[in-house]
Amino acid sequence: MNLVKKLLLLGLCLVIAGGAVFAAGGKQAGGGKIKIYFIPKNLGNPYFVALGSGFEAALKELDPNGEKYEYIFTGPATPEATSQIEYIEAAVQNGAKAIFIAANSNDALNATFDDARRRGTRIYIINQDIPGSESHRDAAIMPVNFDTVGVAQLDLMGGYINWEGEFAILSATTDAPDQNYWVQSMRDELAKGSPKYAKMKLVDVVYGDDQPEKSTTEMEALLTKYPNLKGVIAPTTVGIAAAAKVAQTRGVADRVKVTGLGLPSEMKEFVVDGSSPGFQLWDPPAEGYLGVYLVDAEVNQGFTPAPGATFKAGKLGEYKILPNGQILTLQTPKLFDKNNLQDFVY
Ligand code: RAM
Repeated sequence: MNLVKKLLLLGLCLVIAGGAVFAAGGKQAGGGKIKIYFIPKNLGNPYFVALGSGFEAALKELDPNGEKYEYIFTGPATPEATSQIEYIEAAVQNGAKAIFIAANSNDALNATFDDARRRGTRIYIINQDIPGSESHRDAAIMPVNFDTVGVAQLDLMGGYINWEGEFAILSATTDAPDQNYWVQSMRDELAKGSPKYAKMKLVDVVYGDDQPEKSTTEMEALLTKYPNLKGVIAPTTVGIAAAAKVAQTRGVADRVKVTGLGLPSEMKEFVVDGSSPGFQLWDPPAEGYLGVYLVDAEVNQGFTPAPGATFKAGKLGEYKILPNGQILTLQTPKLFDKNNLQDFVY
């Protein structure tokens, strides 16, 4: 084979390996822009608005005039296990190059994901993974290493209640992959029998469904049911804001410490007035930012999201896809409290 033929063949292989077919300049063959979808757990959750702002920031850098990419933020009103299916199907129908999705279930979307990938759409789980169903997605963008979250949350609670007393967990939905991973990690950690947690007792796990009203009702019920309750860990931004509000209006913040994972912009008021002593989070916009650069690497450099592969994500630097298909935005959660109010920017 002469050199020209070899080069032609190589070019063809790259195009096929990339899934959908692209014309020069990154536009999809047949005209139109490259479509990037972000499907959050549900609309109306400010956490996912923060995450979405990262997609927009990266697109501003890579495609300032909006000529090449189209970003679509769409999703269900409520975070039930199957409520995202119709949005995935519509995106694929509309020629999505990549769908970033904070899946509401570990496995209920597998068949839909398989179908999308067969039709050339990349499926990237974002903000979490789908444990046990990893073969149904292309990669997962994680906010942090999830194995550090359970212990980090327990230690935070321990510090606030002097490592002693009853506490409860206010979670989101019963199917949420991220929530369930962290709740289980906390249970496992407590079950190990470490002396550190010997006097701390997890009395209940309740579910506010990432809805402010239900989260408020669940928090109220915890206070009534457990008069000796010392603290509540809400590893959900919706749950912790609702719980802190209850602590504020009931005036119980001195004896019941509300912590968990919060959105700094929502929690500022509660940290300033002492309704919550502090909480943890990571950098949600960084996840979206990284996602856009991942797609751009694929479009411009024939990047394939396989374990071991690396790509450059603009000002955030280089990232590697880990052996389990995950990309870690950061390693561990960060503490937000009255000492770093200047960091409460998203
Ligand atoms: C909630 C969601 C999300 C979680 C954050 C911390 O808004 O449940 O999945 O990661 O909080």
